[in-house]
Amino acid sequence: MTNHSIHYRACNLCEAICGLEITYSENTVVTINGDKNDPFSRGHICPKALALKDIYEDPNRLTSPLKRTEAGWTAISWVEAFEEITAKLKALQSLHGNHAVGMYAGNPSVHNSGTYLSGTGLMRALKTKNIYSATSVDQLPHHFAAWQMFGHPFLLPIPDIDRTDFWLIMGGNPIASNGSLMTAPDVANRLKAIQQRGGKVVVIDPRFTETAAKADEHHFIRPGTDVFLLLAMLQVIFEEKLEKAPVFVTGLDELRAISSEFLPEKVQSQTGIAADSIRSLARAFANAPSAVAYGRVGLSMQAFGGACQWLLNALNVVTGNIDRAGTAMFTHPAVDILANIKGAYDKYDRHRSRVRGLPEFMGELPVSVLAEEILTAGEGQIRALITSCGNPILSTPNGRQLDSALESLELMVAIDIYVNETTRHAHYILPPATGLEVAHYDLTFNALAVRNVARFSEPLFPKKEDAKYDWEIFQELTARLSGEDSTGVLPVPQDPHAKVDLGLRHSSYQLSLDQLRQYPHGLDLGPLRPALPHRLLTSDKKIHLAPALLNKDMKRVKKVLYERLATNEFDLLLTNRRHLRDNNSWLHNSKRLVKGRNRCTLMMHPEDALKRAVSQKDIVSVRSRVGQVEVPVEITDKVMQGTVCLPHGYGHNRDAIQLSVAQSHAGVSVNDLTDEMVIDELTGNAVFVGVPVQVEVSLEIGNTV
Ligand SMILES: Nc1nc2c(c(=O)[nH]1)N[C@H]1C(S)=C(S)[C@@H](COP(=O)(O)OP(=O)(O)OC[C@H]3O[C@@H](n4cnc5c(=O)[nH]c(N)nc54)[C@H](O)[C@@H]3O)O[C@H]1N2
Ligand SMILES: Nc1nc2c(c(=O)[nH]1)N[C@H]1C(S)=C(S)[C@@H](COP(=O)(O)OP(=O)(O)OC[C@H]3O[C@@H](n4cnc5c(=O)[nH]c(N)nc54)[C@H](O)[C@@H]3O)O[C@H]1N2
Ligand code: SF4
Ligand SMILES: [Mo]
Repeated sequence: MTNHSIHYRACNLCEAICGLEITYSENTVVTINGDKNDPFSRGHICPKALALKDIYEDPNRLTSPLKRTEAGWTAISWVEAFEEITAKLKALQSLHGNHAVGMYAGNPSVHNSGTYLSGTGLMRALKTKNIYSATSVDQLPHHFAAWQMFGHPFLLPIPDIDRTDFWLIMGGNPIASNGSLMTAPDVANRLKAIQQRGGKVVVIDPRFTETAAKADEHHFIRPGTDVFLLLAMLQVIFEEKLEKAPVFVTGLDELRAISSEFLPEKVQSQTGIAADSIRSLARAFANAPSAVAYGRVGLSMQAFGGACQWLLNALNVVTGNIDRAGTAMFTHPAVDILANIKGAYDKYDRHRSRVRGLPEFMGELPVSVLAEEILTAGEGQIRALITSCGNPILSTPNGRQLDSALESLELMVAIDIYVNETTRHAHYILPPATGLEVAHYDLTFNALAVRNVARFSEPLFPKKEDAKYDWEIFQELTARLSGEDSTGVLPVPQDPHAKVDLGLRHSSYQLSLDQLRQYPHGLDLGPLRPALPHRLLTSDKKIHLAPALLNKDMKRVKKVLYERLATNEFDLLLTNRRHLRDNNSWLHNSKRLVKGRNRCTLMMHPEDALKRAVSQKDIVSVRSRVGQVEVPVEITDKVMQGTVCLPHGYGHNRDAIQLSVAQSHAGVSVNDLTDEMVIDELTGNAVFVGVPVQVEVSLEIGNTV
């Protein structure tokens, strides 16, 4: 019998950070199971955990630096790559100024402590204002509201779902996504436990989601109109004197005045939720012994994303559902990143984007302007771009426009493990060691977890010979760009996990990496604890319920109350979804995850299909202001009438080497339809929900789904 060994680590693919028990033999993964002894995830995993094996074994994963030449992709040495790249970057910057180089950091940057701790060094070394990330196609409104209300963009309240009596979910589908800005592994059982202790779960979503199916109540809402629902709920709560705000707040009267005109009757036709239902919901929420409203991407990817996150926080605070068990709480992570970045990131409008004049926030510009900053000639035009951990062609609005922009660059460098829709435009690809080959401490998601937890994962396998860790790549680029190579001797890259050790030692728990090594199943540091008002970072140590910047946005909100969201030409509103076996735009190279029916379908309500003579499985053409895609239709009453829904992260039909995905499963990119000109004007976040589209039958062929 072969000798098998067992390795314990956290899965870093999504925010749930499930504990894994990996059986392996030499350098082969034999099985991956949930770690039953992980006090937090309790043995739960999802099908994606096995993708860690697939990534490790994937022959398409890049293992050495590539250069794009006329003969195609050519492997080159690390030294050649670093020398050529930094020479070209420096030349471009000295000729055209620092802003001529841009950088985009994608989602896995926060799932990888090496990248997280070294990536910002490179951004600083570039001295450019053209810094972009997936934040502005995701959670920027959360940061904006947190900054305005609690004093720091990273001071995000977490729903204490393990103790709540009432969980209101708006624009999130944790049963499919496994939760976000709420690290809660095994969320299905956590949700069930609410019901078992007599509590209630209510979902507000334009789709009857997998989460809605498990909830006690679901309300369809017209995409992009949650701001009105939240205002109306506040109106009811104030009018019926159901408020119980804590003492450490300001702006209560202002908020009462702001919401006073939004009677449920006034918002029912725009939201699609009956006034009676809004009143009952507001009462039930306010009267529950503990309750928490939680809003995720469906709420932040709206034209009023910032206002929504503000009013959602306000709903929690006004009803006294803040900082006590079962409500919105703040974490006490074992490495308190907030302690180290107090003076950073809470910055706004220090500079603006060159073409459209959008303000910077937290040191970055909205990625919706990236393509125009590359395509518009003039001083300050982006001529070179570094991307890391990202696939903005599929994940940012108007991907086709970005396609042409990236192709026009004088230099593009991608730090990524695949040739994908974005990195195929690069002149150089630098692939880091990843997944099972790296050490990892979850700086981000331990800080966003529904319990205080900590864990350090050692590498399971050594990185391949001549491979580099992400932090080695970042630090070497940084050193060379900062001129540290002028002496001919480059500093040796330093393992950034020493910083994690320092952070652990300095926190109130006084831990260390060595101590964490003794807890291979993870260390439970207890339930969330009250933290207010001392943890607030506002200068008066109060929660600001009606901050000026947010309040200013009310003008825009009022204007839209009676506006038609769809137009005559584009008469349906497009939303997005996630499937359990997808992970944004990647992992589509794992056969076990892509197998089965084609998941990239346009969901459409039967009445809308009838009106357009669309039949089940027809290929339909979906058109928006910016583009058009052809996709099979899935007629279902699980989407609200007047809305259609596509998954996000597909569109592997762009001639990248990438994926072994069968062509029939390549799907189309929802972001070939989304509009880079439509953003949340307050925060700069992209708008992905409520995109006006037109749908018509393209070709009537059966059996395509
Ligand atoms: N329409 C629409 N658009 C959306 C969304 C939506 O719901 N609807 N969702 C948005 C959201 S929430 C997000 S977060 C973004 C995600 O958008 P992005 O962050 O731009 O893209 P991902 O698809 O996450 O791509 C991750 C990339 O990182 C690479 N990678 C994986 N591991 C590593 C590693 O260890 N090191 C390096 N260097 N690279 C690695 C993968 O190969 C892949 O290319 O998309 C956004 N776009
Ligand atoms: N399986 C899987 N898990 C993932 C990911 C993945 O791609 N696949 N991506 C990860 C990432 S990067 C993130 S950020 C998280 C996101 O985690 P979630 O926020 O849970 O993501 P979604 O599943 O997209 O859920 C968004 C919900 O908002 C709804 N919605 C759309 N428009 C509106 C609206 O106007 N109002 C309301 N109230 N709802 C609306 C959609 O119908 C959808 O059900 O998931 C993470 N986990
Ligand atoms: S839920 Fe997320 S963290 Fe857990 S196994 Fe699946 S992908 Fe990994
Ligand atoms: Mo995300």
